[in-house]
Amino acid sequence: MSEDDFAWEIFFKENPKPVHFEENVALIHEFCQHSAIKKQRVALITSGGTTVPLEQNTVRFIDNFSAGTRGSASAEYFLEAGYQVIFLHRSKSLEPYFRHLSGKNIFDMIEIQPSSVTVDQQHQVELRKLAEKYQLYKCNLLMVSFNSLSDYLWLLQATAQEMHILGPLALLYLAAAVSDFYIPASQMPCHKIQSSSGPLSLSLPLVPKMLAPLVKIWAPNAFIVSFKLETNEKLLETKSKESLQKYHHHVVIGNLLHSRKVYVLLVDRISIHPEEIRLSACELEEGIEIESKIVENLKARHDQYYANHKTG
Ligand code: PAZ
Repeated sequence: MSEDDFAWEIFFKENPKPVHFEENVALIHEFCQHSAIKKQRVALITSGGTTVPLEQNTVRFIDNFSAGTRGSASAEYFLEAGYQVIFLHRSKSLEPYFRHLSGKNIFDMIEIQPSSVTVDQQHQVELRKLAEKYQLYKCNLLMVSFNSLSDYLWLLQATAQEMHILGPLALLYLAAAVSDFYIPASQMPCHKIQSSSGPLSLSLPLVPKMLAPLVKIWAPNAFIVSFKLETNEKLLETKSKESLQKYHHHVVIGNLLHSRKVYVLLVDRISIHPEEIRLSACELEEGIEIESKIVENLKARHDQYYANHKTG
């Protein structure tokens, strides 16, 4: 065993739990227990970017590009496919159903009457459709939010451990854009870094790889899907394969920053060649989202996995 094998344990010893951690874990616990009794499938979807604070009283932080598009869209498709969904997302990033209203001004959609407020004619159909779907699925959806990398990892660990009871009914879909670098709490200044001290140089240690304990210890019977983001097309397949070989989970979905909404490749343990999902120009025009195809594909794989693993 190398030092790296214990790095994740040191991370949790050195970085404090997020606020409201116990309350969130209690909700997750209840959600998983309830689903396990009913033998319902549960998908944990992680979504959005993690922040890396530079100060304990955080004024400044490092962030990344992710808006949570992939995660929030996928959550809707998993709900429609019959899953209970735990949506572990970056606070204020896109959320299932509400994402369709992003960039729209609610005040431009309403009419004020003398004694009531109604939706204007132009938005009736769109809002009714969204509201109906939301009403239909909201009981099957548990929303839990995070901001920083450390909050995310604490909640990921706790959720995966709570999902243990579900065995092969659990599916983990790790779409969040998680920082590879961070500043340990012990090395973070307490107060705002002063510019009067001169230019700022930063050395950020690597975040321990949490997929290893996730697969081996926290949720050993779950069906686990991770994402691999690259910007260099030549690296995509190799990096995705390397990740699968290293962590021994079930599927790695490779995507490129600029084509992620139209193209992904899926690497698994069985096929020699990765499976590709690519949206045609026609499908794009029709408003088809690549997440609908990703979820359909994963549902079929999870069906197979469940059939092979269920204990009775
Ligand atoms: O949130 P979004 O839809 O803009 O982006 C999704 C994504 C590219 C963050 C996701 O598909 C992904 O690749 N997540 C894993 C990133 C990584 O840590 O490699």
